[in-house]
Formats: sequence, structure tokens, C-alpha cells
Amino acid sequence: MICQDGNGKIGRDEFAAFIDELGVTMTTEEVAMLFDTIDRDGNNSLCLDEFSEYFLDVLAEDRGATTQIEATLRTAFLKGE
Ligand SMILES: [Ca+2]
Repeated sequence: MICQDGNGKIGRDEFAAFIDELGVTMTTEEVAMLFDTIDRDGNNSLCLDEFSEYFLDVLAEDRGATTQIEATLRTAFLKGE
């Protein structure tokens, strides 16, 4: 699911598809913003490390204030467990 192009990286289109798959409703701008947040090295693709680092952070219980997007993502993830 995460590495659809087979090289272990997630591009913008794949990321949008992933968000869609989670059942999270976001605007194109929100998806782009989130992508940029996760893409820490700014190379326009998400490797598994960037991805897992971000979502582990989002899912951490003791995390401080979150954005609406992160709260939505957390709900989507926890719903699947
Ligand atoms: Ca990257």
C-alpha cells in the first residue's frame, strides 16, 4: 500500500490516494501541506522513515497540541485498530 511504485518512496499522487484510503477528507491544499510537513528532506517523495516518524509522532499519546488534520488522521488510524 505504501510503496506502490516499488522503490520505497511515496509520491504526491500516492500520498493523496493513501489519505483517500484512510477515509480522511482533505482538500488538495491540505494534502499538499501535510505532504510537505512529512517530507522533511524536501525531495518531493516520502520514504518509509519519514512517513513512520511522522505518524508515530502524531499517534503518540503524550503529544502536545495538534492540528485539526493531525487529529483527523489520528482518529482514522485508531479506528482501524
Ligand atoms: Ca523525503
